[in-house]
Formats: sequence, C-alpha cells, structure tokens
Amino acid sequence: MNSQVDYSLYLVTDSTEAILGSRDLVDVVEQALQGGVTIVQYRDKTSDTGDLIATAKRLHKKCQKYNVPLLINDRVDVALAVGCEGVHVGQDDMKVDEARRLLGDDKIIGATVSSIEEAKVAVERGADYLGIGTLYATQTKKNTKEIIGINGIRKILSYLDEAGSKSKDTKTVCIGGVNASNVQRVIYQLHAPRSGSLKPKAIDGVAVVSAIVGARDPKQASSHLRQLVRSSPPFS
Ligand code: TZP
Ligand code: MG
Repeated sequence: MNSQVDYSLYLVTDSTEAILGSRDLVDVVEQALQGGVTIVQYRDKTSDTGDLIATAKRLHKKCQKYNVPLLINDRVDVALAVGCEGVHVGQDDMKVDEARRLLGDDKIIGATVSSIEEAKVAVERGADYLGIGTLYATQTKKNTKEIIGINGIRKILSYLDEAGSKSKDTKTVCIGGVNASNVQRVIYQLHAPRSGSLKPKAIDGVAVVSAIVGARDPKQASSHLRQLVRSSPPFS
C-alpha cells in the first residue's frame, strides 16, 4: 500500500476562522484536489465526534472522486467509522502499533516526529510515514515547541538512511511554514551535499496547511505548489 501512495503534496486541513474564514472546508478541499494535492489529512481540533464523522464522510467522497487518500488526524475511531485510508497520530495520541491493531495492515498510519528518538520509535512501531517538524514557526500551530529547522529535519533523514531497511522504506514529509515562496529552497536545502555530513534520505513530500487552505484560490495555490515540488530534485 505505502509504496503506491504519493506523499508529494500533502494537504493538512484547518477549520479555524483565521485560515478557512467563512468558507466550506469541503469546497476548499475539492478545489485543492482539482489543483493536484496528492493526499489529504482532515485535522480538526474543535468539532465534536458527530460533526467530525459527518465532515470526514463528505471529504472522503471528494477524495475518492480524485483517487486521493484521506487520513484523519488524532482519531482512529473516526477513521474506522468513515472507512477512509488511515490516520495521523501525534506524540500524545494513540501509539502507532495500537492504531495498527485497530486499523489493520492495509491502512496508512503516519506519526509526527521532531527528533531522531521519536523517529526511531515510530518506525519500530510500524509507521508508514513520518510527518517531520516543525520546520519553521507558524501561526497555524502556535503552541508548537519543537521548531527544528532544516538542520533538525536533515538529522532525522540522515538517521533514517543509515538505520536499516525498515527506516529506509518509511516515507517522510516535512511540515511547518512551507509555502510557494520557500518550498523549492526547503527541498534543496534538505538534500544539498555538505562537506563532512552524509547526504540525507530523499524526502517524499511537503505538508502544508495555510498555503492552500488560507489561499484566496486554493486550486491555483495547489497547482502552483505541485508544479514547484515536481520540478525540484529529487521529485523531478
Ligand atoms: N504540525 C506541525 S506544524 C503544523 C502542524 C499541523 C501546522 C503547519 O501549518 P502551515 O500553515 O503549513 O505552516
Ligand atoms: Mg494529534
């Protein structure tokens, strides 16, 4: 399953007034799908369970139309209720191996990691992919403590490259403050050769929230980001 998943332009949703405004999330996600996002995570920290399931079902229909996987942030129960393609768990959520027991081998399970130690544990527990961050400070997740920058992400990618086949097979995306103005520089800096250090494992995608959900034209923003990512080595 994992080998067929395209993580290159990973959309994480946000339902807050500050980013989504008064628009309908499902409309915004459909525009992003039209623009070419390759995977979607429904992230909603405030809705109650009934509303989460209702919105996730609507999102799943749209994602299926574009053959794009839908993951649910935090909530394995919601993913099970909806029958979507998987979940994304943070360090304070259900553990990856526990989620795997509930969801089975065919579903996608991703984990947020900010350090080599967290990456090691998530890989051991069977994560399909790692969301590595936070890259840059962002208004979208104000309370994030772990701003690790390009160097922090490079360290984790280098560790994964050296730590064995399971780590090598685990997919990776970076998250935090990525937008159209910096995405090509970010991708370049993550892989640029440096004297005295190993070349990190190639990243599989970039995850964005406000650069798409907060855009005036989410379709155009997605299509632009997709073109920027696709034309950057190692994606090109
Ligand atoms: N996890 C780490 S940073 C972040 C999440 C969910 C938010 C990223 O938002 P943006 O708008 O792409 O900077
Ligand atoms: Mg979480």
